[in-house]
Amino acid sequence: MLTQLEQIEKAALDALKNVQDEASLEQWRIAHLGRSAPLMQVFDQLGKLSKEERPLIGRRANEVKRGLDNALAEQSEAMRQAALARTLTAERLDVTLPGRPIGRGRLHPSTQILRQIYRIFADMGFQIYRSREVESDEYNFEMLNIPAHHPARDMWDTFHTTAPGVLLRTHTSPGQIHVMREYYPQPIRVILPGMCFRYEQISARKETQFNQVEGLAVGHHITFGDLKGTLSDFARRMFGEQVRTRFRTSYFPFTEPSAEMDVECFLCGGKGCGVCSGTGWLEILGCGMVHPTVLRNGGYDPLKFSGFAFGMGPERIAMLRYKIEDIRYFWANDVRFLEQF
Ligand code: FA5
Repeated sequence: MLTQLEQIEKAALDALKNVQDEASLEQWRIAHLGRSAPLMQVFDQLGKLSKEERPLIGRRANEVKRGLDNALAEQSEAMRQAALARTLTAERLDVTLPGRPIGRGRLHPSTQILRQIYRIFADMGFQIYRSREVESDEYNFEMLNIPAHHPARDMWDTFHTTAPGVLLRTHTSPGQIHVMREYYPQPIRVILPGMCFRYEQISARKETQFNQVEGLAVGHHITFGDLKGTLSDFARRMFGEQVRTRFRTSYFPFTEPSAEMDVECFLCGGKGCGVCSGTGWLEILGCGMVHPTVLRNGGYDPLKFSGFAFGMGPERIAMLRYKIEDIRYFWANDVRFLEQF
């Protein structure tokens, strides 16, 4: 039986040399250490042996079992280490490699200009008031002294919705009425930024959607001088001390008198070029003294109150500041354009 044990041990250890993976190692365990393994049969027969033989064979059988258990544990650990080494070589991590750059977002040029405008007017004591983009015909036109069939409606090509009397605001001016009705009878000094929509022929200077910043000041002794002073100061803070501006008389149904403010053309420096249509000037805003009818619609008595209002285009201002020749770049989502700001 001792010889049999030697053979069992030798056969098991020889077989272990051919074991290459976890699955065959498990098969080996079942074959050589499992319930029906030859070694286990030796243990089963111990009871039948004589008193003299039993301790001798029993000790040897236990030695063989311990030896095989150890060989199994060693082989298992060796295979685990080999697998780890394989993974480390295959999935090598070079910690000295420079990292992949993370694309950083940046603010859209319109947002940047809007924030500058907010800062300038905040310094002058103006608050920001947000008004709705979907408006009623009443607020967008009627309350602003533009009744139905008034020829001035042609100045604003309008996107109408399927709901009667509901449209996308063509300018931020309807916000004037909302502010006045909310603030009456207090004096007002607000700016109203936001998106406007017009059904226009798109060109280098005209988009169907664009931002406007409306301004409104209402109080007891507000004059056209205050309007000119405020807007001239704005232009100096926005474009620099040297900037040249001019006011031209104009017409808006909701202001009287009305004007437009031009800034010297950034491209030709005032000589006249394609961008400024040869005039040397670029219009950036419309303005005027709030019409008595509009004051009354807002709840303010025009005999006791006066006010000025203006509406400017931040994209046009951004074009001047950054020398952008075409307004269509703003909403074309071309990152090559956007990355420059
Ligand atoms: C108005 O919209 C008036 N509501 C402005 C106003 C407010 C006048 C208060 C008096 C008192 P206008 O249509 O000119 O006016 O537009 C004002 C500014 O918005 C323009 O000077 C221009 O900078 C910008 N703007 C107008 N239309 C477009 C367009 N299609 N694309 C880009 N910017 C535009």
